[in-house]
Amino acid sequence: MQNELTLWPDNLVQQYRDHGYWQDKTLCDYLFERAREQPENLAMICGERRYTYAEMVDIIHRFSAGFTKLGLQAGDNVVLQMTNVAEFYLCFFALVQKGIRPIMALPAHRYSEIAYFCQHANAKAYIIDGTCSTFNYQALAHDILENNASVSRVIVKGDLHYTDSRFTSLAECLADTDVTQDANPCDIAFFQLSGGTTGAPKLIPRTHNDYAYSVIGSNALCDVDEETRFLCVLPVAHNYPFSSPGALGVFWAGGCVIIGADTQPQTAFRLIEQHKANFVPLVPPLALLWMDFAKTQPYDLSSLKVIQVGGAKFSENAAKRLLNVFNCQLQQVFGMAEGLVNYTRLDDPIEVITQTQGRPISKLDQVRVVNEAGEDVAQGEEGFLITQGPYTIRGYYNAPQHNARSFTPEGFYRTGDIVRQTEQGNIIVTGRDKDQINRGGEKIAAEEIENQLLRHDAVHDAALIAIADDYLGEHSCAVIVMSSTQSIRPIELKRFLRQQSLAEFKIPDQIQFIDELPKTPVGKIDKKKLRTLFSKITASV
Ligand code: AMP
Ligand code: DBH
Repeated sequence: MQNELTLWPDNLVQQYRDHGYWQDKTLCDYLFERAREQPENLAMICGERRYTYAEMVDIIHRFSAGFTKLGLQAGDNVVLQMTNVAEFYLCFFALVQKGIRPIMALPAHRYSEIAYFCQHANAKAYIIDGTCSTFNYQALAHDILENNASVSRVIVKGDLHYTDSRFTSLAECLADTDVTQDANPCDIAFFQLSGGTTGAPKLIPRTHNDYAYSVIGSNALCDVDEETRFLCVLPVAHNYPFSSPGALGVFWAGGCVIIGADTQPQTAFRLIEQHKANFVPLVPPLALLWMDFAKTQPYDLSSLKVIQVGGAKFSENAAKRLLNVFNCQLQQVFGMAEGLVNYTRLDDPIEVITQTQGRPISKLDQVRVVNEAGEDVAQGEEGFLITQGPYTIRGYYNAPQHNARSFTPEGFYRTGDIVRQTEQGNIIVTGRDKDQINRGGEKIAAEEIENQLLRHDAVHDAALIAIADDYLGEHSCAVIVMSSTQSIRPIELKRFLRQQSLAEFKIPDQIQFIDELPKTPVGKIDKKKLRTLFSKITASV
């Protein structure tokens, strides 16, 4: 286990235990306890389907037995890729109960990302939604099985399209019940994914102890309780709607999770009215869309108490407008799948809520704002945010070289965010020092797309940059130096990228051509210059 999980130093572990933050319980324990206390309460609504806590836990135990029957066991890694359906949570807990570790793929991920997860984590199985009408995950799974030796099982929600004996329907996994847990609270419970700056997304190992604390801590400051009716329209597997406080927080507090199949305001507003949803996490572009639609829509949204906005910077103007449009509280959330999560508090003054991204969950979160030399800047000055704490990882999974860059020698995670801190300790995100595009909360590692572009014969050089965008906050622009022998049109390049089977949100929104990429004095591509150059062009079209 040593090389899998870089551990917290003993003195910090002691501190986290002494404060009662690490409770040595599994992620399942919190749910099972709730289910024993209030078995008949409604836990989940998914379309026409409703699950009480007792029903939910019963299915989890049966899936646990079924997965074991298929040969999966503690320590195995499994890619879990579901759309927004109840089965996502049911499979998650069933796997975790047996110490099998889900890798939380997003529905947008395609062959390129899924194959990487399988190889990097030696995944034994791949669980998918075979009923999705917008993408054929069974065909993707078939390709994965053909090309990835470690994967010997595909588990499908819905009817099987393949007669291949390695395909099993999830319904068949409803075996006899198994209530025993094979999970140790100090071990990796599952893997979150990072947007990253290089190559494919990095695997983030989250232990029961650290993750549970982030959820329990979030619940306390988000006022989550059994009255909470949480609408999840963001991808269910994403760290933010999963844990900040997310569906996990709601399940553990005995509330109800309403699963929204899409992000359209029409669909979401109908669900809010119908189920009296009172808590909803959003990313900035969705918040803008909902605000526009709210002016003319016919639904009763009076049940809403809290709208969270996070994943990317929410402007002060938009924050003020949101408070005018919706008669409820706004909570800004600045978090990362690697750990640290900041919230504005529900009773903060309005300026804090509209102008800052909040402060950490825990008093044991160490947040430092440092300069290039790693020294703390003066209070209120801008600098690089680095952090360590009771729920921030000490290293990515099996990535020693990457870890050497992403963590300081003392073990602080270099977030790559440029921030300043107010006197009260609230964080204001002012920029970014990582080669990433934050497309309305969806992160794109520039290098990954540049490498893909360079595979095309007509591309001599390529740089992916972020361009300011009124709606998304940022969109991506690929700046291309064409080869001297071959030319290509933007549409052909996009088609080429799509053929590489990448998640759609990674396909550049804009493609521009240039004779030569400008360089900084040390010879790196000068992306700042490119941004200035192409922002002007974008503004003038
Ligand atoms: P990841 O590491 O892929 O989970 O992405 C986390 C990153 O998203 C953070 O390091 C920030 O760059 C960005 N982020 C998340 N929430 C916010 C927010 N409220 N404001 C600005 N940036 C955010
Ligand atoms: O962007 C994120 O990754 C994020 C945002 C808000 C996150 O992981 C979180 C809260 O937990």
